[in-house]
Amino acid sequence: MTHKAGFVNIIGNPNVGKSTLMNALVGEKLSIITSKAQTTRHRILGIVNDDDYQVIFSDTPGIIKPAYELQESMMDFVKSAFEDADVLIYMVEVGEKELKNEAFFNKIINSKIPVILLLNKIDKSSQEQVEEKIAYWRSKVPNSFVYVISALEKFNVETVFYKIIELLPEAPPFYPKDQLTDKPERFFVNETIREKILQQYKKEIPYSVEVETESFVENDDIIKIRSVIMVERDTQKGIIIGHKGSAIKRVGTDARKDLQHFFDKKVYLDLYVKVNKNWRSNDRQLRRFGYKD
Ligand code: GDP
Ligand code: K
Ligand code: MG
Repeated sequence: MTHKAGFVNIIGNPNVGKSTLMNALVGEKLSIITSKAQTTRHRILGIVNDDDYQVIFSDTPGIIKPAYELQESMMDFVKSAFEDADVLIYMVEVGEKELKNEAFFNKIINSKIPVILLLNKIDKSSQEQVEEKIAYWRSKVPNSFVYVISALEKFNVETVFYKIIELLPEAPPFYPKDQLTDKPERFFVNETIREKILQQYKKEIPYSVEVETESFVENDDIIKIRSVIMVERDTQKGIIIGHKGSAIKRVGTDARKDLQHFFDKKVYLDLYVKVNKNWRSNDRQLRRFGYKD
């Protein structure tokens, strides 16, 4: 029996549904999802294993024009997604109007690797709108396989999955067959907490936050976790904590629920807040948080 394996990289503008799709394909919530742009900061691998194939998906941050150093690192993750792909998934959504980054778009059109173009969020569009968009994207990216999907409702996701398998090259597995991702447990803790912060706080706050898990101790019946929420300024610290600690308490409660589900175990989560001045523009800090080599 032949074995197929390869890297399938998902790219596209912010908020089109890349992380939702990867989670649907992998069947686990590896990537956090919110309605805000720049929810995904890293490149995250999600691996699907079977006897005769291994698909290594990678979710990436949305394509943006970098305004500060953290965002530059985020775009390096997107660039690297072009380099090792065996199949490229370019995701757009029905309501999307213009191409925000011509350079990336030209790379897709001129790509030598197979491109699957996914038109997402058809659950909230009319038939006419969808048909018009299919025609538009077919002419814009003639070298691609076009599918309409709803990542949220998992419509057509399986069809796309089998197309991916068809396009994969013959190769032995790259990772052990029981591996689901390349990121350690602490990464998922940090991301889950960051998702709750993105959901709860307004404006600049979520973008100024980084989460670091200082301790992760797993026993037979419970996982004890201690994480620090890092902000850039004192005023932000107060906002994160909220009146009598009410805001941070809610973050903790919501994150703990998700983590218990993710690890399938009881979780004790201890959160605190620390000021780490201008970490987003500091090389050493960006390396420490895994945004740079
Ligand atoms: P990303 O920034 O490209 O990773 O997008 P996300 O996966 O974080 O999704 C952005 C927003 O779009 C979230 O609120 C999702 O729930 C929503 N979303 C994703 N896929 C769909 C879809 O198929 N239909 C609808 N209606 N919403 C979706
Ligand atoms: K998002
Ligand atoms: Mg995302």
